Amino acid sequence: MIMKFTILTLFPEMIENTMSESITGRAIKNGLVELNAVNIRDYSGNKHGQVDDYPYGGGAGMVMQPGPIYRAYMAVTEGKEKKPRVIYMTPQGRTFNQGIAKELAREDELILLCGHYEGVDERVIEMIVTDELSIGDYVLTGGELPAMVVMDTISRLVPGVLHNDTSASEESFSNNLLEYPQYTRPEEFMGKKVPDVLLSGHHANIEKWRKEQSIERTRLKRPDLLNEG
Ligand code: 4FD
Repeated sequence: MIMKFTILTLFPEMIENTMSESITGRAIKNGLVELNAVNIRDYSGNKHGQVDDYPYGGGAGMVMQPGPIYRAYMAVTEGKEKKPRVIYMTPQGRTFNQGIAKELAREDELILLCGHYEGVDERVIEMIVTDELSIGDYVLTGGELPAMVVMDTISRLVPGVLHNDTSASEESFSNNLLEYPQYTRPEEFMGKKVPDVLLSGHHANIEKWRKEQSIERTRLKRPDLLNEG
């Protein structure tokens, strides 16, 4: 099971440079995640590489033209029998969460469209976009950071990307509980001790303690999660 991400963007290097670090970078090297960052400007169709223009009706800023995005989309889907879902990153989208990530992780390819300037011409959105996602109620200069948030979240759900034995599906948000606190050496740090139970070697007690901590933390910090599906 591998996941292919195709990103339509004006800043492919921002995507490549960031995703090639850390765990996502290892997943790409190991062939578990495939990344194709496509520069929309390569499909401008004019010698100046222009991809944006003034908004009809007036107003501030520039709007990304439909042509370059449509041609980039046609190029990356050419000859494909099954057209992948196209996710447009926008503050107007459904708010992204772990449940949506799990659903999207079942696909074998996703196309992510990153807008810039004041947005994208509505017609090409109507023509190619299947899903609109937002990473939260704030506005960024571009869709690249949101697209990378979505890719990172989905990548770590691909089997083999995380090498730990407990599956990602058992952790925070999958069970609607926050993670229990973690400790490592030293046993005492500036007078603060690691909880005794974790040093006891009694695995049933450790499991019980961690579960209680998860529930109590969730009640204190994120009570909203306890009333969710
Ligand atoms: N909250 C998000 C997504 C994109 C973005 C953009 C229209 C602005 C925040 C289309 C307006 C794209 C988000 C780029 N800011 N900025 O997920």
